Amino acid sequence: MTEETPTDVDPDAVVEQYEQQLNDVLATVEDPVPEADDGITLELAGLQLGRRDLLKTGAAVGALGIAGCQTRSNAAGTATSSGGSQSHGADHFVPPGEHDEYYGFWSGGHSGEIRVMGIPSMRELMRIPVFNTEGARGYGYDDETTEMLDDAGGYTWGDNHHPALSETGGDYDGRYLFVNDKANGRIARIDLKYFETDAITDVPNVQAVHGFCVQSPDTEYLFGNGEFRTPLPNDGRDLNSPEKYTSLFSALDPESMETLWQVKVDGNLDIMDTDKDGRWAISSAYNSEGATDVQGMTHDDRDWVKAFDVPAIQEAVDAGKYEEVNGVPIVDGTRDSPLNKGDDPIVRYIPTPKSPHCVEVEPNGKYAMVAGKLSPTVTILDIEKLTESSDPEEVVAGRPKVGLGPLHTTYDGNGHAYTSLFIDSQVAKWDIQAAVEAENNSTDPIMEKIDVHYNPGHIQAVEAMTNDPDGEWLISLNKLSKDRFLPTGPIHPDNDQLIHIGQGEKSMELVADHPVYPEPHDCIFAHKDKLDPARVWDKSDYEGEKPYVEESDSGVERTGDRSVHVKTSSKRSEYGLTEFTVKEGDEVTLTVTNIEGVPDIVHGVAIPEYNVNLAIAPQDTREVTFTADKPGVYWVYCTYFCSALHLEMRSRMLVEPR
Ligand code: RUQ
Ligand code: CUA
Repeated sequence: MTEETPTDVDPDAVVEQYEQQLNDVLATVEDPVPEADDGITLELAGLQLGRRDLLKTGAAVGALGIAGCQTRSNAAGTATSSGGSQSHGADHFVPPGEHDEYYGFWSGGHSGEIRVMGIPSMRELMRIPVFNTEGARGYGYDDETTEMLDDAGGYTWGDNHHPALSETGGDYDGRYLFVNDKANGRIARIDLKYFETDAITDVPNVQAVHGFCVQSPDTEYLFGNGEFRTPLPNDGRDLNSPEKYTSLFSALDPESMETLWQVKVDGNLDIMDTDKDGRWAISSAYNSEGATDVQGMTHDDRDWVKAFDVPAIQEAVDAGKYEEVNGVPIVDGTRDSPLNKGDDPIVRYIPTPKSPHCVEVEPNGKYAMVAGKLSPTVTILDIEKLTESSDPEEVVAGRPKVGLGPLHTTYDGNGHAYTSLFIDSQVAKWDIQAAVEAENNSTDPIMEKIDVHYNPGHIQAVEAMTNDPDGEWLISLNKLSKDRFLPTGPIHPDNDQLIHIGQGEKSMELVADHPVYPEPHDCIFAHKDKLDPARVWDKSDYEGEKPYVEESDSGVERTGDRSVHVKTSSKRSEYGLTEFTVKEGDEVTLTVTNIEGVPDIVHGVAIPEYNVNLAIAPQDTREVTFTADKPGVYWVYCTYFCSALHLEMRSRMLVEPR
């Protein structure tokens, strides 16, 4: 073997050849449709990979998808309690190199992140840090994201529950994903061009923004529910007078992300949704008792669902009918408020059994479903009656008995509702029209139940929040996995289960178990055609905010007695500066641009012992500021495996003693 080893190979030429091949392949990555093999191959580790091998998508997926549906629809029976769902792994299998049909966005609970998954494969595609810091993406390490997190309160974690996609005309428009932070009362926006968090608002006057949604059909407002009742303002007054605590419904502007106004109400606020016409935001609630412990909070048989008349509230704000607390106009929406007297109260209080948890409006916008949680029923509210009638009792259109512990409801777009049953560990499918026509507490509208494992919270079907859901897939987000996976110590994963629902004409079928890291609450799915993420940064998007450092701009500029600005480009396999010198005690601002034009070549910047960690995607610039307080030599290295000479991609920071 040794005699065959070529001795006259120029390593630089080999590397150059590989990188040219890589460039050629990556340059065509944006084309989503496979073409006839175009002869471009990438030689690595002795393998010849054609472009087709790397980029299989399209027609083949469609054909397999249809075949999959046909085999899926053979489950027997339509109205049985099905404990024996079989797993058909192949049904949701997406072959290597092919794409999923849907993007799924999962909230990460108290991990503070969003997870992006492909549906139906359930493959994790990406994580988007939001309220957490994340080394792999340099989030919370560069100046920009650090400042954003600091300005939003400087908390180091968040508890994100309810992701929501921006809508235009009742459909996902692919611009933004929003999510709440229950822990620190914040709302964040993720730019879906770059899949990055671009704004976080710390909502004044509230603790625990729990219920959260965007306004349908056009996202003109974001709505967040303050779940915990507190004194207003919470500045040391009324400490032990719970009867004076209040909770607030907040409206934000999705563009400026400013808190526009708030409405104070009696009792807690929990989950909410809006109608499809831009008038009502409807919120579930518990603790109408105004208690501070669990016995007190669950004492009464009914709590008050609240329907907020958004245009009427906006009118009250415009007319100056508010008090201002911490810079936010607060409108009085309590039951005794003058604004709630007369025929057009700004908030309607609808008695509902018992500690109801969710509100989810069905795709036609006719009904809102309120799951009873401690009552085995779902209360159906007729939204049109809400508009016409000031008698809350008239608004209730039906109340099917779905099972124990109903929490959340989702839709297939064909007249069926699917409700998660936390206590029964089941999903109940029921017929909406039949439930409206049936007597209250009837089980007749229930078509079918399927066991899930175990204790589901949210469930979500694909495109379920649009006016025109797709059906096909439903995910049950189960809180407990118990014995379903290899044990991993005392903290178990949650279990997200994929259920095939077709168009609602067939039995539900459990297709896959999927362990998830703690602790998603909710998810939302958009068809892949509704998103158009950038493959590389468009530098005009940050022009004027931060520089674009060309190779020739690389250098060190002293900006003060104790401050320097270091600018460097980065590309395979070198930084624009192979070394730079600063003085002990200097405040160093390091600006790095990735000048690569091809997708998927990210460069990192790590400086040992200075907590510096940047991740810079092609055509992007990131900056970090730190104090060079320890004299010595510090290697600067690239953290992303970007080329054959990735390990050699280095610079040196020399910190001269003062
Ligand atoms: S919530 S299930 Cu925010 Cu219903 Cu968690
Ligand atoms: Cu650049 Cu590794």
